[in-house]
Amino acid sequence: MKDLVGKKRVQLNGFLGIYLLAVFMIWMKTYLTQLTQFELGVEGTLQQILLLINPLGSALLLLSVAFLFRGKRKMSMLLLVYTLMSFLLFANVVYYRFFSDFITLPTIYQTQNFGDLGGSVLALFRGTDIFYFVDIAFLFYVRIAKKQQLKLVKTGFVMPVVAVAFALMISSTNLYLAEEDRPDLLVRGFDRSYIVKYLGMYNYAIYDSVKTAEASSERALADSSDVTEIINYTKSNHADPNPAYFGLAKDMNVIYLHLESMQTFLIDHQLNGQEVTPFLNSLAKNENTLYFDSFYHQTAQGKTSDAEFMLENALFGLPQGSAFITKGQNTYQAAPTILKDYGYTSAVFHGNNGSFWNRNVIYNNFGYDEFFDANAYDTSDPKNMAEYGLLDKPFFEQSQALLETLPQPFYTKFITVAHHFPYKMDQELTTIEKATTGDSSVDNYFQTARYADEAIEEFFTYLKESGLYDNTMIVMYGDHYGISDNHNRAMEQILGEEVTPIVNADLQRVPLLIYVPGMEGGINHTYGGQMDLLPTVLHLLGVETQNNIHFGTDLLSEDHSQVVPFRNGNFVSPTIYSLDGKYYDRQTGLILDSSQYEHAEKLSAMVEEKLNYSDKVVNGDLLRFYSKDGKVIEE
Ligand code: GP9
Ligand code: MN
Repeated sequence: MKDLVGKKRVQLNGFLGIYLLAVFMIWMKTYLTQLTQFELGVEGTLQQILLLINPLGSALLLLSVAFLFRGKRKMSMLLLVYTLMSFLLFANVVYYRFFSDFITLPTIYQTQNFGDLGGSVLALFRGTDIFYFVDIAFLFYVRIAKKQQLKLVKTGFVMPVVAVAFALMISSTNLYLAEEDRPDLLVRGFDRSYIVKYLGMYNYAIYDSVKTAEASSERALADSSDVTEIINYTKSNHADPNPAYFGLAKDMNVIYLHLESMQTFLIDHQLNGQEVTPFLNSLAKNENTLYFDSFYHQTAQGKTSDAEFMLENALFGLPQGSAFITKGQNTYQAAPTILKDYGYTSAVFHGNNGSFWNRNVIYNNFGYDEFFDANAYDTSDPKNMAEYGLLDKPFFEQSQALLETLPQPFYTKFITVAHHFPYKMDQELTTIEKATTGDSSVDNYFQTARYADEAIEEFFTYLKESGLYDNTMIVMYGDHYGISDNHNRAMEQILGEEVTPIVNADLQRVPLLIYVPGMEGGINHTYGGQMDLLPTVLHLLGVETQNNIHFGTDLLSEDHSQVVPFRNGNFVSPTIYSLDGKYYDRQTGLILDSSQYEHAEKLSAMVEEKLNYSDKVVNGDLLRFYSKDGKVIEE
């Protein structure tokens, strides 16, 4: 009897005890993190329970790998797995603070960008983050303290088997209950937060790896017959150009101004009695400018690159990572390629490294003739530099001479950087006070927006003086939100209203301004998104698009679709908003009553279909089977 008790004590003091302790620690750490650090929209008891149990199965299972090793190695393995899990969790916490999203494998390839991020990443760390590592240090301590004991201990065969069986039982019950609550969870997984909510951080990581592998095998399996189905879809969803606008900018130059992090709420917004963006505000009222005030960004993890990807191709960015990086070598029929046939030269201007977002590779495949990156600019004066390259004022100034080297008509894009998270700016350069919410990203946001506004005004002055203003169409668009929904508390102070789901969705509006010499301007309330820009611009240039594989429609067309899909399957429209599994009446802000439910479901299915078709084109690299004049290329 005595012996038995003694033996048991040795076991629990030994490796098994440490294993169970580690399971318990990582379980609790993960649960508390999931509960407090992410906005998962957990509702009801079942979802609460799932959130609690989902890390347990993973912890038991993943840490049990240690049992496969002998002696000291057991403990080393346990420590290794534990540390990796902790890092995965912590990395997601930091990532989430800015992106309100989870890391996917393809975003890890984007780390080539992170070198340039420096300050932005540092701004995301907090002093309390040390708590994510205390438990790891403790386990290391245990390892050292119990070194002798651990050498001798044998765990036997039974306990590991019991642990694994128990883990599998928990995980499968978890999956079963999750599927009950959210049918097709794994099939329709546009929204990563659902996977984390139902299955937990670690299962999400596994799910994401499988998805990534699937996407990369899709290209190998695709062939020319896949294109036919896509063309049928795009042709039947095509919106014919509006004759009142078609060709209004024919043969004119095109200048895109990519307005970093500019959101629509800034237009006409007053801070302490002052306009934040007086120049953009004046443009919104310009007689030759159309200002779209219900225009949404549709970007996801690719941020800036997603915005560019959409406006050059009218294809959606990918659900995971940035297509600029993972699909840089695909065949595209982007705007520069299309316009080459109409005699256009094309160029991008950007005062940052050319490799950022893999631009130097993908721009070639978009058909750009020139890419003026940081090498083309004088970046020697540190005072002129922002986190991501040359500040907007010197950038536009130095761009003038480069622009003048281009034969006309040209198609160009200028990518600004000064108004970028964390919106820090040398106070000598600012001309408006910070806001005073106490949230530094929000408070700084207005100063860099004002600076960008002034830089645009200076560029317009040049365009007017050089005469380009009279034969150039100028398209200005915000690329994505600058203030993520993690800052909604501070935003409530700024807006003076509660940030409800509807208000939050409307904060995803970005300004779109299209100036065409001689065109009748005005404020346009049409719902649309970045996917719609390319067909709109091509039609204004007098270029037909019915043979193009585009998934957006001309904003000025009578047949334009006002259902604006977001990358996670949510959508907005003039009547219904679909947000995180709920349908809202746009006018009342209330959950939709059952009479309209069927209609909403239909729209939702349409959105899903559109996203899926677009993903097929990008993942399958299907444009290699399609000529730009609309013929299927047989292999
Ligand atoms: C840098 C830039 C920023 O070159 O365009 O990209 P973002 O971080 O906004 O996606
Ligand atoms: Mn950006």
